[in-house]
Amino acid sequence: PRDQVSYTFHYYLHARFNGPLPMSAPQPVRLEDYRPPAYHVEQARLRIDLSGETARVDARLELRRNPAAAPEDTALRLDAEFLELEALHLDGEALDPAALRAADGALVIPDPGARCRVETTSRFRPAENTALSGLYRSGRMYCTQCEAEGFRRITPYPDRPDVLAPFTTTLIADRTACPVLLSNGDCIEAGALDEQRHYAVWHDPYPKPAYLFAVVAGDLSCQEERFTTASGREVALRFYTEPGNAGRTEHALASLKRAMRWDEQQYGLEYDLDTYMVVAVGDFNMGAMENKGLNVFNTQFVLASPDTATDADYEGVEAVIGHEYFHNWTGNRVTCRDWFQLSLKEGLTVFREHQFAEAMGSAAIERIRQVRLLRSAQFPEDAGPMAHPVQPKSYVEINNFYTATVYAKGAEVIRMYRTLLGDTPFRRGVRRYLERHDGEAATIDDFLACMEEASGADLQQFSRWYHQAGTPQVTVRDEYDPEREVYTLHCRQHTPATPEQPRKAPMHIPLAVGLLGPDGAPLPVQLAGEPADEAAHTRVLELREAEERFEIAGCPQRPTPSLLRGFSAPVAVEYPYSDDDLAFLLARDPDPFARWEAGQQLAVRVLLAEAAGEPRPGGLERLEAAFRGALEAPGADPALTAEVLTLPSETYLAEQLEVVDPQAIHDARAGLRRALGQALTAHWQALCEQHPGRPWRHSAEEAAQRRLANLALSYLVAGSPRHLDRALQQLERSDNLTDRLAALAVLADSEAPQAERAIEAFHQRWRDEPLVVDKWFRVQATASRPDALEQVERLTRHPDFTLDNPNRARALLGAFAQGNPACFHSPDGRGYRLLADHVLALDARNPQLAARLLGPLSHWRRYEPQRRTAMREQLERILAQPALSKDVHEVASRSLE
Ligand code: 0A1
Ligand code: ZN
Repeated sequence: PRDQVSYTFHYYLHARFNGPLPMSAPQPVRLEDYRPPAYHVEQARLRIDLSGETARVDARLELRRNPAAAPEDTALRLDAEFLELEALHLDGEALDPAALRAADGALVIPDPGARCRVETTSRFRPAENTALSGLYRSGRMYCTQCEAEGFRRITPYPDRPDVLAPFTTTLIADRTACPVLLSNGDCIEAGALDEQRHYAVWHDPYPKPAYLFAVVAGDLSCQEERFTTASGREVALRFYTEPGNAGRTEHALASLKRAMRWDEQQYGLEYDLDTYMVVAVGDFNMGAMENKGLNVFNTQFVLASPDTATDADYEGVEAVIGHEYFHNWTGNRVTCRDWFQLSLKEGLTVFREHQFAEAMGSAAIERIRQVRLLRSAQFPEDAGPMAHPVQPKSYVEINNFYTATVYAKGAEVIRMYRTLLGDTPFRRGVRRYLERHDGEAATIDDFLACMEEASGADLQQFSRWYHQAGTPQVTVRDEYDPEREVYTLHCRQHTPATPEQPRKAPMHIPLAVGLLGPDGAPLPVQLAGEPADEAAHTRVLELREAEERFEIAGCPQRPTPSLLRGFSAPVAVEYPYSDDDLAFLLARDPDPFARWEAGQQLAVRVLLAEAAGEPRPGGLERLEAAFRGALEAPGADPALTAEVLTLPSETYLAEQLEVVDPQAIHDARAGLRRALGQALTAHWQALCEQHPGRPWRHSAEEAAQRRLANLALSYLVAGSPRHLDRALQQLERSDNLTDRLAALAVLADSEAPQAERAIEAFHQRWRDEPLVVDKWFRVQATASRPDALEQVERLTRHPDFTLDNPNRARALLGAFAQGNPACFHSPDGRGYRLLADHVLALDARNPQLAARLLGPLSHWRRYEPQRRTAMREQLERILAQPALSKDVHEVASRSLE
């Protein structure tokens, strides 16, 4: 531990830890205003003392002027928020911090010279940090979350991702309360300070931006394993949890090893430190965080046991473990120049995560799930008031831009590079990018340049994917010339207007196309004028113009087109398929994604017609026949069958309409489920009876069986409540949470007294398992019963409900607002008021979470007049509150613009 600095000055930046800064209207940050930092940090030394109620941080920064900075930029800016600053020294001389304070709380030292040393001492109270940004308490441990701008709540610092420094951190805490002290890199020294306190010194040799900094302190159990990298380096993998969760990290550890191996094999990337640590925390705003060498995970994405995690959770753990690990290269070794480049790391890392999931399980199933998510979360965002490009041009609060667009659409953009350039040039481009920019903060343009160099392609038009918001609509028409045996596809593309972008230029769209002959045989797709040996069964057409046509030669008969195979671009395609065409594609298309898609489209038609009050003649019969076909198909993959038999979500259906009546959509979907439940009773029963064949085990095959059996159970009960007993039995007898929760969900839909008793008993049984209690809330929040809104109102008063835990708040309020459209959109506006009340209550404590929960209200313009007005009123009510956070203010005001 280092020398103490003298406390000459007492200076309070802000009295309160959380909540809004005392500022005028929040100013947007703009990409065009980017300027290189005036100073680089050559060394950052921190001493963090957590032994009292008040944390004390002494920082010593060695700084050097940035030769690339503009000559007039001579001021050193140290961001600071909610810190009580006790002392500030420049090259050993005390300065008056009050005189150097900018309006936003930062310290600005006008011209500290070419090289300087800045020392600060600051204090704050972790237990009062309910925003969960910076250093906070979760349960009995301390942890940090610094992305995007949380580090400034720990110590004054140039808190921007293009300032990279090696960190040396001394952590001090009570020996009994916090026997484990962790930070980034390697522990180089540790010991006792006195009777009560001990310390540990950590050094991270890799220069990193402050957002990747982390410390953790607490009484934690550790599970350790070893991994040998391809080049023979030994890495210790250490997973830390609070003692009650020890023994639940096995699956995560195994997933991590798979991810490490996969990244070596796929991209030639190895881990680069001697230890890789993961800490599970119960209070976390997001899924997990890729801090260098010390990931911090929401317990939801790291703990897994058969009693506390479903099959979907096991998959979620593997995906998020992979995601954070892959960040070690795409995000940490090469980071982002500024937050407008967020998708540089997130889009690329989500794509790598997707590739990993495709390699570990079934690629087709994984792809279907990715697309479901994109359509239910990103497409609506792209069509609403918060629509923004993958590379936004301005933001008020960066935390509001960790969005489905930056993450999921960003990942689709990366996938399109691969589709257009080919796998080998694509990987070469990624390697080139990582080699060229290793240890640097890069931009999306840097990445694109590497892709161009590695492939020789011109990607100028392609770069519009980063700059234009909105989901492109591709309209396809065809014609067939029997004489020339030429089949022609006419493609038109149009990207709708989005906020601040009324007009769009044509995009470069890879459209993967296949053709089926009348007998279902796949036909080679040979473009007219090209040699026959270039023909393939799936061909990527490159759309570049607003309108263009593609002639396909050698078609002896009119084929049926299979469009957007594998979802080759994040677009919506329209083609005038007949219902027969869709049924044919569902049965015969060799591309599993396209088969699933055909089934979904068929269901969408039937459901939308029903919701509009104009049922499609013969629609139900056709869907029933299609489902029967899927259920009876010999040798079918049960996982794909389950996907095919899952009806499109109410959210996705709403997306297809200009004006939405959520109740009508819900009734149509519930009615169809009932009808299919009855029409195919024998099939559903047979599936239920085969299940469970054997004791629970985590495997993709068995998870698919469970999924199918549980889908069958839900159809059976939808068909007739007399099957409820089956659900009750399953709830009592099953040996795993997947089956129990599926039964519970079926019961939660019912108003029968025995169902309600079962729900209560479930709570009694699992009340001490927070992640299971979250699911208990979620199941009731999304229940398909007319009084679900009253249930949710009641549950907000349940002793286990709290706004202080983000998982719990999301489980009840997030799930309700996003996953129960019929009840959330109760025409009297009570659902909206319930949400708005809680958003306001939460805003003072955790603005990030409050802004996220507010999201569903932003789509008010899409709804029929009564609901539209009621939604707008709540947004206006929120906006009228004094002292709103930037986070909530930005979402509410943009929604109303
Ligand atoms: N970078 C993390 C996500 C993350 C972002 C912000 C956070 O706090 C505001 C926390 C985590 C990831 O992509 O996993
Ligand atoms: Zn990420």
